[in-house]
Amino acid sequence: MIFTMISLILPTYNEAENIPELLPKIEEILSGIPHEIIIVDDDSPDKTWQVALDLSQNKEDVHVIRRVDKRGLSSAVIDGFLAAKGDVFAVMDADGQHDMELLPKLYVAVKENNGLAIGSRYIEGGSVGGWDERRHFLSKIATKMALHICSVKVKDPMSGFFALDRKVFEEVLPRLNPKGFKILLDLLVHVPKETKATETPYTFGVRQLGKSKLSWKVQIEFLEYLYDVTVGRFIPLTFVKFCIVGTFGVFVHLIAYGVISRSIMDGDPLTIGGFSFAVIGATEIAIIFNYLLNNSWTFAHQKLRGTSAIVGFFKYNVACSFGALANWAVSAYLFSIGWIDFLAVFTGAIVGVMWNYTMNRMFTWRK
Ligand SMILES: Nc1nc2c(ncn2[C@@H]2O[C@H](COP(=O)(O)OP(=O)(O)O)[C@@H](O)[C@H]2O)c(=O)[nH]1
Ligand SMILES: [Mg+2]
Repeated sequence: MIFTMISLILPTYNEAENIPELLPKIEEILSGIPHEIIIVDDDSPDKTWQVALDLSQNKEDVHVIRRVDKRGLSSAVIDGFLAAKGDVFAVMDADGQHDMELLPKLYVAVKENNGLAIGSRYIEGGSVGGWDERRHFLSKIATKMALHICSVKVKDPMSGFFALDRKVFEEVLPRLNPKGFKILLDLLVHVPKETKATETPYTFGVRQLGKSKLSWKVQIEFLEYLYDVTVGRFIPLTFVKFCIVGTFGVFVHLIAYGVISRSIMDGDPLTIGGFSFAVIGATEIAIIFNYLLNNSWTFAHQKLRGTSAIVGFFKYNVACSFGALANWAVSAYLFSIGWIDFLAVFTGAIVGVMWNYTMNRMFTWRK
């Protein structure tokens, strides 16, 4: 009989207190199976990587990856899989919440079905344990939404505790989305429909020590993920965000125009020169506002910092200049033929926004 090796990935962020207790227990449970354990730590401030390195001295089957330039559970798991030598891969939280006694069962299930084996909280015999009402409720809604997009349906697509065949991972790798927390969901979305998935019940335990990293940011990333794999295939999320920022920008533009034009009018009627001056000043204010918001939100995954942020700002201005020109030309024309000034300014701004997305996507935040 050929023994297949299992590679267990433990993603960690600030789990220095949990690892020393966890590791010997896992080794004990996996002692009958050829195995390796790969701890993937994102340069935790509590130095989990150091604790893990110390524990792995003289142990050939424990490896530590310390990532200094990346952050995120899903991408940590993917990097762990990429370094793994086994034919069966598994993932487990490093905080004691997953029932590690289940690991051999998951391993056997994957050897039998050549697909996925999931530790499930939502089938008979499983449970979410001591969660509060709020988290339970959010999890149920998220699970329902998630199921719609999976090509293989299971009861607990959001589980963080599962195993899979190396070949399944390798096949979907190019399509995986490393954003956020939900690596299993992402696998279930992208695997071929005929992939087998078995579920084994377990009760979600209490975290041994430390805090959960499931922040609001992670929950928003989940919604963004749902968008990305559905409508986002046709209308990119960055475009939607850019439009939201652009809409705020139009309001900033209108307010800035109001303030500048009213202060230069000083009770007199507005001349076309005064109008143009106010439109141009308001445009630059809106450009600054939009740049800051786009850089920190729309393109957060490519955020420009330091000198690049300053260079980016100049590029943004250049890219926006044609939009600004179109904005000014349209609004000045409409004003000259007698439109109410605010309506002329508004219409010009909309023309500018459409132009700007295209230019900046191609120019400032080019991949
Ligand atoms: N490498 C890495 N691990 C993470 C990150 N966020 C969470 N983890 C780990 O992923 C596992 C699940 O996170 P946890 O905070 O327990 O989430 P919860 O169980 O849903 O409350 C734990 O082992 C965390 O240490 C991250 O950004 N990078
Ligand atoms: Mg946990």
